[in-house]
Amino acid sequence: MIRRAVVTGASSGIGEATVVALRSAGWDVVGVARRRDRLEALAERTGARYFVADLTVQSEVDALAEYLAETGGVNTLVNNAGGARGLDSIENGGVEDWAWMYEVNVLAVKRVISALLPHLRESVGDGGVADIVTVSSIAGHTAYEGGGGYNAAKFATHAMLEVLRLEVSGEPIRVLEIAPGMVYTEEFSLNRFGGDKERAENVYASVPDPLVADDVARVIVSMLEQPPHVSLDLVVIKPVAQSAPHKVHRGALHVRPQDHRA
Ligand code: NJP
Repeated sequence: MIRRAVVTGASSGIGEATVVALRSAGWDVVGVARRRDRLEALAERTGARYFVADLTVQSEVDALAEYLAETGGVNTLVNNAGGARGLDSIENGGVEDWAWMYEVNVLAVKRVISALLPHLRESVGDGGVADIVTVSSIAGHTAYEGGGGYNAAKFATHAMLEVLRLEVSGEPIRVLEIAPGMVYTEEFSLNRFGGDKERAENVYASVPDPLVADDVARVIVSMLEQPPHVSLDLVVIKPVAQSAPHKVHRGALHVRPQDHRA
């Protein structure tokens, strides 16, 4: 059975780290994103292949599927491309930001799943499984003020995966979701706040050890490398300092004296 994964959003953050981790574990990997220069550098560094595509464009997703079929097939899809825009209230949030978040976190994931499922099925040998692992968010499970558009999109991602798992029931296909909390990546918050570096840095200010991309990547590899009959349907991964999207401890962690405990 082949061990070839396609990782979307491979040009930065969690996607890039996942390509590195999978390559280190001996997988063949195809990284996908829009920025060719970053994919090229990653390919050079890791020996991964890459494919440039905007996943919100159907013809580019179709071209990706064709490329994968022609170059050895694929048995693992890591849907990681996605992101947030804005932290505005529902009343004031921009509809364009909401539309972008729905496009990239929901419709692009649906497009890629539709295009690749036939190829994933083809790759399954006797006793094997094909995998679809999707990076959602704790924002897809818990609402928070200002999260409206991102919550709506990631809740939709989660709902889609729940439906998919029912629809492939009986097939050797695992539908896996990893829902991260705060991950200190280079671009996520910068994009969320329209390039405002100070606001982006404030998200992580004084948070003791926020997750980094490698933490999520390591867990993704572990989900994929479980024995074929084990399906880690939903893995939630947060820094210890984050109890919920909206409850983050800042400053050092310490054991609370008895008279200050809840
Ligand atoms: O994000 P970032 P992270 N077509 O911005 C690509 C979720 N998450 O690694 O196209 C194709 O570094 C873009 O590449 P490019 C989050 O929602 C994160 O932090 O070249 N690709 C880039 O490689 C997301 O689903 C946190 O610009 C497109 C990648 O997507 C995933 O984790 C917390 C594309 C985004 O990389 C990765 O996040 C959480 C398109 N149209 C969930 N549009 C967190 N970081 O705190 C974008 O709960 N990309």
